[in-house]
Amino acid sequence: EFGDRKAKAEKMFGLMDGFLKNDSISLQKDILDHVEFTVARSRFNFDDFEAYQALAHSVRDRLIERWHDTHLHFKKKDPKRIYFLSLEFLMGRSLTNSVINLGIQDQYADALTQLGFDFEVLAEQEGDAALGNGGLARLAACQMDSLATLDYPAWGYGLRYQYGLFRQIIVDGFQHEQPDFWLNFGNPWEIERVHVSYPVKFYGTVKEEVLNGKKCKIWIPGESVEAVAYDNPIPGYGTRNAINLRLWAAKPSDQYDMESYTTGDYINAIVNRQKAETISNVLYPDDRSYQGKELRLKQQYFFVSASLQDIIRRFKDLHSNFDEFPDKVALQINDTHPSISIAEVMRVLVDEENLNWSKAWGIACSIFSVTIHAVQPEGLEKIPVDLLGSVLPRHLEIIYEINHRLMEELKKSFGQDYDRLSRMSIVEEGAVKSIRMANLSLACCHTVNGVSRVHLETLKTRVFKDFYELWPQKFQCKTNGVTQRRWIVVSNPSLCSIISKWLGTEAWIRNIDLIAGLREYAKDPDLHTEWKNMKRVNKMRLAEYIETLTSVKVSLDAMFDVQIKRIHAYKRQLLNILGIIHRYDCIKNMDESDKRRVVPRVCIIGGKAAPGYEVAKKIIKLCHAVADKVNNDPDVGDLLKVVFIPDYNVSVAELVIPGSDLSQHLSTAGHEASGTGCMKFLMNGCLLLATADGSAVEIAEEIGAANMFLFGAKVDEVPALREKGTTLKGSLQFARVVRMVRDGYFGFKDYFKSLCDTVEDGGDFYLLGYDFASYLEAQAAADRAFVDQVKWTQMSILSTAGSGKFSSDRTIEEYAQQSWGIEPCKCPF
Ligand code: OAK
Repeated sequence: EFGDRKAKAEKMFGLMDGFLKNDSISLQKDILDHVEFTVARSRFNFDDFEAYQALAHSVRDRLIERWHDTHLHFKKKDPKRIYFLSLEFLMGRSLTNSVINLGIQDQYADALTQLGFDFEVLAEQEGDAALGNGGLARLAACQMDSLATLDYPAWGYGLRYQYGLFRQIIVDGFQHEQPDFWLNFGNPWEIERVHVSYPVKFYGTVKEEVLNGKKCKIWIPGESVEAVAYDNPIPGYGTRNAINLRLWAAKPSDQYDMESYTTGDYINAIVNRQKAETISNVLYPDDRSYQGKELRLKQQYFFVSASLQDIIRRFKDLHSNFDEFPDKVALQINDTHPSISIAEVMRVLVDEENLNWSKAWGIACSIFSVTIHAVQPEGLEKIPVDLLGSVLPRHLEIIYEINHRLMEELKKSFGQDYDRLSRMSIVEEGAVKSIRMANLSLACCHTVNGVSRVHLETLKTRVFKDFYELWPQKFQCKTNGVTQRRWIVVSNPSLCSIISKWLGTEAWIRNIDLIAGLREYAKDPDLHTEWKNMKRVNKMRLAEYIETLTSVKVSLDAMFDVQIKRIHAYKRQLLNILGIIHRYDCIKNMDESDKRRVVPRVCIIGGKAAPGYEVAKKIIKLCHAVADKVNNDPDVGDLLKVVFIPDYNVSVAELVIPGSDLSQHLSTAGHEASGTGCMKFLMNGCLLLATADGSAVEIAEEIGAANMFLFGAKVDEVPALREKGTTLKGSLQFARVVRMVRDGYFGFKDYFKSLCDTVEDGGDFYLLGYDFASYLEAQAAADRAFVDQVKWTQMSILSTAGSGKFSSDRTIEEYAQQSWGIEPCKCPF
């Protein structure tokens, strides 16, 4: 029989003409076929967008080919797999990344030229897949790239939102949100798997029954929604492996509403069916505050339940004994959002697979690990008990049972220390009785990861102090990293060529440690020339983009100074703007000879504010108000320009980062868990102006503090400074710039009053006043360094050369070895 199958497979392979061909003629033919038959346009008449669609489909074919081979190979080898559960993935565009990772970029560029198109122009047609908010979500995307590249047998699981993160439009300087219906024009990067679907149940009641003399719980759900898989192949670089990111979409289930059809209420039955789809409709645009929303909980459970059914089905294909589960399955939960999966695994093992509690708990504890991406205890997710009990009644019972056993165990260690027990309890008593999802994760996971050394320290000594004292071995540091494929190779091709040329190899694209080899040439004048040219060309591209979007003309000789990230009080964009006001004020008070010594600056800010976040929205408006004043002031000219880049997203970052000279990371020390934006700038040779927070501390160790501009209070100084509260006075300079805003120098006096209050009367929680003087000093140091272009270029080269540690390849290797216990599983060529 096997012989038969083999012969059949060989015949089919022959009929298919072997693997897809990648020479220029085959690619041209392939693209034209897709124009004609997939896009259904005439091959004699199609525009850039249609050409992009055809091109994308041709690339997709090649992705699918490798993705099939990879999964066959995984199935054959049956290694332990890592399943990465995340409610958010911020993938951005896929085209350029895919052809680079597949190793066929030049062939495609060539094929398109022959057809009269330009690859880069077509690449611009693609919209962003923005199924996430910020750091956590983009990190997940970088890690998927590393998992594929390093040949790990990995799966990503998430939600296929119909609406990604809102589009930001700016009207009169105010942010407005518009829906991002990213699927409007189709999505060539996904494969709809109508036959891969699972029912996900909600609501209902729990009954106790005696089966075979054993008491057991039966959940009788009240609603069922179907989860349909959409697969997104993720190609590795320099390998045949392409792994899968499986995103679930909610579809109405046929099972439950048959009754309404038979009762004749046809129209209502259809309307109700459609309601099921709302579960995967929209991404929550608020990345820090949890409001105990029912839909959010349903989203979490929906993707977790479908993913676990899928994982268990795959396990059962080859195994029948759950003792082997931990040898085959590692589950990583990205922050606490998927932590309901712990209760779900217990429910499946105990209620459906009939394992006893201790055995099931032993399995759960050996498969789960979690990474925490927040710092503030109040940022940790809590679900009101009433809500959980209504949506997932059986899970609530299970969580109570886990908590009961946890409390018993704690009593053994801590006796009657009730304060401690109540802090560690999964159930929070209080006005609204809630489930602490972080405590649930801590109770179960074998590893709890922080995302930088400083962050892990905060978790150990503050946020999860009690848990650390009990289980110190669980706590691990996995300093974040980003993928050099996207953040250098895709987004900065000129830098990529320079690095490869000077290192004499492209091997750094897979082995980032080699990038340190650039240090040797940090003073080489020839490298300096190439480096400066590269930067100038990137700045030119950015300047054009700025002019198109904002009509502001900027000088390429100015220092491009950038702060792009979500707008948050703790990230202190306000500090940046107040610094800009100070700079403006200084220029206004200068005579002409002083002005000649000013280093011209283009201050670029970009980022979205959560729709309900008033303070963040005021910061955006202030930025525009200041820009209006400064950019139209003839006394200032090219010495200072202020630009707000609207609708910041991954593809905007790919354009902005390579064109920046300086980047700002201003979080109050102790508030940024890691920060990954700084790593992208670092790789691109942009100098960092930063507080000693999150990963910046480790960056300083790698490149030397002298090669960046550090400022501000240190992590361990912050609590004492806060204690001093209102007695802490900012400098006179600080008072002056805040006064300018208060007095209406930039208009909108009443509107900005509350913003000014937050840094003065409001107690200045984020210490803007305290840090202002040292911020200005760091800015002055950056100006001085920029004047000496040789020194600046050398610092820039040393930044890139020192960025090796901050590759997600390193992070993923650490996870694989220290948390997941998985080995590479490379698909043979
Ligand atoms: C989002 C939602 C809830 C909790 C945390 C986040 C988040 O995005 N956190 C960010 O994660 C990044 C990746 O680890 C870190 O670099 C950022 O510092 C952190 O704020």
